Amino acid sequence: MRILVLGGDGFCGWPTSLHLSNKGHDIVIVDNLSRRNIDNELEVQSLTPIQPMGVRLEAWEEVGGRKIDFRRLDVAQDYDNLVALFKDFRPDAVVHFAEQRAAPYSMKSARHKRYTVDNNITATHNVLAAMVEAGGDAHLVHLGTMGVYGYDADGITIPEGYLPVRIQADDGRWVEREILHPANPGSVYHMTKTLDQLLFLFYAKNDDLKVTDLHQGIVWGTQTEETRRDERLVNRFDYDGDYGTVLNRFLMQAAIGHPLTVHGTGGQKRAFINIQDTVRCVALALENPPQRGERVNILNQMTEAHRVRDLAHLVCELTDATMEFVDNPRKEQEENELHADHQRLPSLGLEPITLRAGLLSEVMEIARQYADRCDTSKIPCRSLWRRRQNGAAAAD
Ligand code: NAD
Ligand code: USQ
Repeated sequence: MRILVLGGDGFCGWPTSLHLSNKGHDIVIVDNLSRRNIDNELEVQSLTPIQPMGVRLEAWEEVGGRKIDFRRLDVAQDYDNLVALFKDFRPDAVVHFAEQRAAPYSMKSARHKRYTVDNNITATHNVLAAMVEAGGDAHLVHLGTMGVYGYDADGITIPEGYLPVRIQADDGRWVEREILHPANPGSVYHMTKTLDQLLFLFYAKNDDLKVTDLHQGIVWGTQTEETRRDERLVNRFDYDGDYGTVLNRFLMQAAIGHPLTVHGTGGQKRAFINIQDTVRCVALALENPPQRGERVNILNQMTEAHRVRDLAHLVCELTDATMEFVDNPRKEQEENELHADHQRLPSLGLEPITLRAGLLSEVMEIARQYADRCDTSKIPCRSLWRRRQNGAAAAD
């Protein structure tokens, strides 16, 4: 297949591009390198020394024996060039990772909120509009989030996208429907993913676009089969208070002897998936497109659910780490249950990788290897969800 990978320089996009290239697909990566610029803004770098795109691609050609093309392009702003690329490359599929993905970053200030909404919503809409304008029959695979469902469904199993409902009609009859599960975002970032869902619904209905939305849980791990093959291919490892996600942060904190930063009681239960499974799931989604005219194909891309404090205990058991319960900077439920259906990807062939001591140790080993690159002042989460004491929200 000819596949465009939008956001292919990022944490999920880079290993996915390599995996798909290794499977024999022709890949063009599109990225505006905004994530690298945000590192500059936050004055922090990936724990692992990620190489410039040119070096990455040269290394892959050498090690993987395959060429990947790269276009530096802003999907949210360079619409004309995006359409031209669609017309020129005529992709069979588009994988869309190109969004601002950190909840804490999206809540830092009005500027960060506005950037996240402008970037994510316009990027997604531009992709859809360009697919219609360019014609062709491409399948769009988007990376969404489990966070669209919210975390208040105690005792109810979250379905894969659609909720069956019965509504009483005016004449008293009961009408059965399947509707998108009600959206309940917990941050401006998560809100953009709930808005993306409506854009997909409309374009699938109006223009018969083939769309798959993968509602992904928190990704942990860093390396995949392909990125391990050469140090120049190493994947990004975010550990800072804005972009670092919880399990990778705990593993890295344990590796450098920093207390594990548990927010509040640590009773938040979340969905998880290993990065190796992320790349396999995207490949499975590409191999199993919906038909034209079908509704959006929604799959919950997660392999297990864990409570934050249980993960902290697990990491402490494996190491001599300690944990610290810190004030929760977010506005979220202190304790929640999470039961979510996630059978569709295993039914397509996914054999889930679940938390295993060996894999956790491998992540810690990488963190130890690059510990001297860590700036511990960047570990605390300083982005606050609630207004400050004086009532004013940060402007920048
Ligand atoms: P990332 O920030 O590492 O990668 C995103 C990439 O997209 C970056 O390279 C960035 O430069 C690029 N990008 C952003 N806006 C762009 C634009 N307008 N034009 C061109 N390129 C642009 O994020 P990630 O962790 O790889 O996440 C990828 C996708 O997966 C996101 O949409 C995210 O919401 C979703 N997701 C991630 C996780 C996770 O735990 N990392 C979990 C669930 C879902
Ligand atoms: N948390 C801690 N300590 C930390 C960091 C986080 O206790 O040091 C807690 C948070 O308060 C939260 C939970 O861990 O309750 C998860 O936080 P996270 O930063 O690991 O994940 P989140 O903000 O939800 O976002 C990440 C990705 C996002 C993706 C989402 C999937 O950054 O792109 O969409 O996971 S999901 O959570 O399923 O919505």
